[in-house]
Amino acid sequence: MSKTVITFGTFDVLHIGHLRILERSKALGDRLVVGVSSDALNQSKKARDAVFDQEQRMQLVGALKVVDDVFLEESLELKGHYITEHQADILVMGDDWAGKFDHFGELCSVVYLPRTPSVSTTAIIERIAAP
Ligand code: C2G
Repeated sequence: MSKTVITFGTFDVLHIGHLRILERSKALGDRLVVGVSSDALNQSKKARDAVFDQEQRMQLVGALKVVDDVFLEESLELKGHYITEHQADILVMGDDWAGKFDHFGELCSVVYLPRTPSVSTTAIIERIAAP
């Protein structure tokens, strides 16, 4: 019985922290589907616009060997719908979200994985921007 894992993110300026959580997510099942935040959703939840637009972010995530399918995440409130639509057995998120999605425990297993320390899109942008 194949097991589907689902996870969500902006995945802007794709970096090793993103890759590591996607690899660890895939290792929990047989199929990994990833909801990539739309530009509109990103604007509503983050202080700054994504550097790469939603099409590029979906293409970059979709090209990774461990990712079997990508879709656009239009709203944080639609997580239950996405979990059902993709028949996910496991929801994985970084532990910066710990506890926030426990209520989806009725639909699927919920797993929070440790974030990769000392790497973030914001830090990368600041490093590039610094003179
Ligand atoms: N992540 C990580 N280590 C880092 C940075 C990010 O493990 N150093 C993980 C986050 O915990 C998240 C995923 O990579 O699970 C994507 O991170 P972001 O692109 O920052 O996504 P986020 O803002 O958490 O949006 O529906 C939820 C949102 O779409 C998630």
